[in-house]
Amino acid sequence: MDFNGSDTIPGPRTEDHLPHTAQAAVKIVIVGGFGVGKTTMVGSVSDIRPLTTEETMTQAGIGVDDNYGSESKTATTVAMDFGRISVTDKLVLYLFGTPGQERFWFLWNGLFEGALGAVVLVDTRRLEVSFDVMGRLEERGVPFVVAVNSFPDAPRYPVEELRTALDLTPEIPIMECDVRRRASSKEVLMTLMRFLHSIALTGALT
Ligand SMILES: Nc1nc2c(ncn2[C@@H]2O[C@H](COP(=O)(O)OP(=O)(O)OP(=O)(O)O)[C@@H](O)[C@H]2O)c(=O)[nH]1
Ligand SMILES: [Mg+2]
Repeated sequence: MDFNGSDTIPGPRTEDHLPHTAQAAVKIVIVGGFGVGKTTMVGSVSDIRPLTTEETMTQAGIGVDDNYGSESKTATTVAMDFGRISVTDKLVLYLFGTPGQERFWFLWNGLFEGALGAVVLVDTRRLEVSFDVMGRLEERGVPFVVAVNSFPDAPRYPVEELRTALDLTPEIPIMECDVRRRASSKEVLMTLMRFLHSIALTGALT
């Protein structure tokens, strides 16, 4: 599959219309705990100006809102993020980012509806959140890949150690990424598409 585009998208995004060559559209969800970078990923990779539903975090949220490791964060997603990317001439992905704060997790079921696959974003400072997130995807039968968003002060582990820690089976792709970089976010999505393709082929053979 072929990518075009660069790491940054200068100026206004002009690709608001679907490419006339587009033949298939797939819904993908970007999921993970609070402040792990979901909104940042949808924003960095989207061809269109992303839709966000971020609200300012205020003093009123102290003791209610989680803020571990993201003390400088001032906004949080309260409903969803939405973006779109053409990964090939023919294939378009619709991206839905979930809210990370647990008090909004009830919205996830609706967002998972019709999703072909998911990206689980992980912060190594808070691995425990990932279990709940992956459990919910497993319950809904949504296949996923795991992308570790490498925050500078987060501990680094070899991928295979993380696989063990997260109790991931060997076929589930796991990779490091920097969600602020378009190319890195795109690579995560392409890994997910390759994984979904391999599942479809395996399913066809059994
Ligand atoms: N240093 C660094 N900062 C990052 C990285 N990814 C995201 N950030 C910053 O971390 C903060 C959290 O990012 P968001 O994209 O809002 O996280 P989120 O998962 O959407 O958060 P919620 O919607 O509140 O759950 C933002 O201020 C980002 O700029 C990264 O890879 N490195
Ligand atoms: Mg968000």
